[in-house]
Amino acid sequence: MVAEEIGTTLSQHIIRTQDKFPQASGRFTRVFNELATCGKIISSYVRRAGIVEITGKQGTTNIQGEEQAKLDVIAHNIFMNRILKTGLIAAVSSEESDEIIEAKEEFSRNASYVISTDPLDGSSNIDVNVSVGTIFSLMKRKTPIGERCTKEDFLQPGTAQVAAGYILYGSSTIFTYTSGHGVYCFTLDPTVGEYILSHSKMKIAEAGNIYSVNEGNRKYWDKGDQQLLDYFQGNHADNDKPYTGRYIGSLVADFHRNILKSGIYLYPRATKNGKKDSGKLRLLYEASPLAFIAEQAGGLATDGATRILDIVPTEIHQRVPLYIGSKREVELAGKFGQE
Ligand code: AHM
Ligand code: MG
Repeated sequence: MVAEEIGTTLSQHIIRTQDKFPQASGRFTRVFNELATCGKIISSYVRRAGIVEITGKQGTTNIQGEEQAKLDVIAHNIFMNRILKTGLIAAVSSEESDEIIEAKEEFSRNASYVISTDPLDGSSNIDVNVSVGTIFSLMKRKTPIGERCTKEDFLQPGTAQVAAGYILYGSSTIFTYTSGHGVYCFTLDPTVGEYILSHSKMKIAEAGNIYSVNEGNRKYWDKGDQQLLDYFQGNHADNDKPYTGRYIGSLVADFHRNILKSGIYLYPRATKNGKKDSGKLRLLYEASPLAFIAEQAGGLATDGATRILDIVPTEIHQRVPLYIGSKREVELAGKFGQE
């Protein structure tokens, strides 16, 4: 980071770079401020998990007979309450809702964008004090402004994203985003309540030595994925030792680590009871936004054969196999996949 960037806040950064957001001249500042605030509120819940009752299953009641809300539901509600009132976002598609959720008429008159989000990814990790994250993806709507939004507004390939990002609730809370002009990461300084620029123009190394995957699923994978794992665990001409295995089981946390330390995260498709699935992760609000960030950081993301950003979705909750991270390892996964 150059000296003049030190101490830059997220809001300052957005204001300074807003002319780079296509066709939105200034209005993104409001959306990003709301996203940032959502992150602060969710972060405050996460930090108090165990004290406040957010770790139970939704539908269960506490000792006073009050219904407990799981944090992913709380995060979803926080997101909806803030984002749908910005006047710029016409509708949101969330992992926590089967259908898209539209802004009220008073907030959608001039709303030309939609957001797909996983408000709290990896939420099962909350119960055991492990990092979780929020993921978001911003696109221009396809239907005319003023009309009702439809699924079609969301069913656009990742290349149509205007901005994407994640908030990671880890040892610190960080906000990482791209608007197609590099990747910027801000760390929430709790003493001042602001996100401060901590990584400018993030880059992932072209080749890495970390693989990140749930190896317990190995027996369900295609042969190529099994061979890829064998490769990672064998010796290599370039460093004469196996790759390092690291799996948090929280996509945002695994992805963030791999950007900083390089390597690949993969969630292959599986065959169970003779039926091949399409992987676990969702295209619109997990794979696609992180693929946008990975590519902006110099990395790559595919479903094993096709670039994630080129996939045209057919369903808002569509799943895809995901291979994401350093170019060399993601390309390698593609080669093994063809065998
Ligand atoms: P979720 O959206 O239900 O939280 O599932 C997504 C999470 C990812 O964060 C993580 O990488 C993956 O599921 C872990 O899955 P598994 O437990 O099968 O390894
Ligand atoms: Mg998720």
